[in-house]
Amino acid sequence: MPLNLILFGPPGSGKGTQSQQIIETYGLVHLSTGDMLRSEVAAKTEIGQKAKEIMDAGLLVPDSVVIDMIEVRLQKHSQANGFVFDGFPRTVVQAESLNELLARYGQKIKAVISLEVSEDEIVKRLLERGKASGREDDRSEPLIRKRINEYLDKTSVLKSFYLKSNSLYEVEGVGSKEDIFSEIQKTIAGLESQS
Ligand code: B4P
Repeated sequence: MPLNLILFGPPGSGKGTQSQQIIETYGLVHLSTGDMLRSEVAAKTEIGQKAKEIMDAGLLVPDSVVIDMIEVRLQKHSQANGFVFDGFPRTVVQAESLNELLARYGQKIKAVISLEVSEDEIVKRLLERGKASGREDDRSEPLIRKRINEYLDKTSVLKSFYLKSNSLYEVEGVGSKEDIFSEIQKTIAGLESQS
């Protein structure tokens, strides 16, 4: 069964950072809806033009947009060893759709790895990233706090969603990137020994 993982956590919790390590180590396909949306914005597509305004306001783009983007990639990589979903799902509708999409291929989510980081640490990290990245959404503290509120309002509920299927694993997200990755590796090793 493919190793399908969700990297879960608030903005700036290290999802993108840790995803990179995971895909390199385990040979998985990285699906980051944030990266996909930023590519659409850069290419000035119709989706990108609509998404830019929403992203710059610190809000979530409509479910249908991100679900369609994921569906296309799942089809394209149907033979993959597994996926790392990064920043997706962010709502219950997205989570239910992901289960349905994977079921079409006889697959499911193996684990949801939740990176635990405090709000103050997130704000510090994202303001730091904003200095170099040019990302509009990382430039102002009120905007970062708005993204955190979106997370608390619409995304954090997914923890109980995945607890119900016993697939949620919490990992301390503060510390060196290497130490955090090593905790994630232990979690994955535990999954492999179960199957
Ligand atoms: P994302 O691209 O997912 O943005 P993010 O949550 O801010 O990034 P990420 O969490 O990956 O950053 P990381 O922690 O790795 O989304 C951007 C926007 O797109 C959203 O606000 C929304 O509008 C839209 N969107 C995306 N997906 C969507 C969906 N499914 N539905 C609706 N809308 C969607 O990195 C943060 C910083 O911390 C980096 O600078 C990194 O170097 C640093 N860092 C990482 N680990 C660290 C550590 N251990 N110690 C210190 N610093 C660390």
